[in-house]
Amino acid sequence: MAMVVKAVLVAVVAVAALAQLTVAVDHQVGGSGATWATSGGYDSWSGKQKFSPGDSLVFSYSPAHDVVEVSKADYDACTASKVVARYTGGKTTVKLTTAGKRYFICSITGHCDAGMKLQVNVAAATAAPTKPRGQRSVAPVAAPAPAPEGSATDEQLPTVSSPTGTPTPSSPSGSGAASIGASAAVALAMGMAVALAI
Ligand SMILES: [Cu+2]
Repeated sequence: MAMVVKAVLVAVVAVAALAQLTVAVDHQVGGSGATWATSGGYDSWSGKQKFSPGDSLVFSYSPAHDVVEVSKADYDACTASKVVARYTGGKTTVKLTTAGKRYFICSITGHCDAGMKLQVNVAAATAAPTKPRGQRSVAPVAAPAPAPEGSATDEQLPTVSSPTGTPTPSSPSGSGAASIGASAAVALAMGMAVALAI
């Protein structure tokens, strides 16, 4: 009974550890409790974060500001000539769906220059290695070499036609079965010992 409980616990811990690897993270922009404001410092914050596809950016800000996703050129120049998306209202969540770099500024005049700019680098997921599609490697299938007729099977047959030899009471197959049974018992005993040790 206790062994069953332990086994269930081990399974639960293993599943939880696997789930931990793929959980999506909401990143409060600037850090926990921080706001999107002219105080700046967002790139030094984002440089220390690990962004993965599926994560989100959470902007908390005064409605006097906005959040504008822009190109790298606009980010560098603090302009919003090519707006990817514009968000207002004081609370914005932007999902980071794919790997790559994303750029955000506040489009209010002077705010980006004052430090309201953020770039994030979303790292590619490492869990699933990508396989090239449509490319199937054709491994040469080695045909089994034709055995010479009769030679192999004849050697495997026990020779019982020896006129001088006395037939032994224990057949080879009998001793083989006995040794398999012994090793199975050892394996079972070791398995039980491991289960009890957990
Ligand atoms: Cu602003």
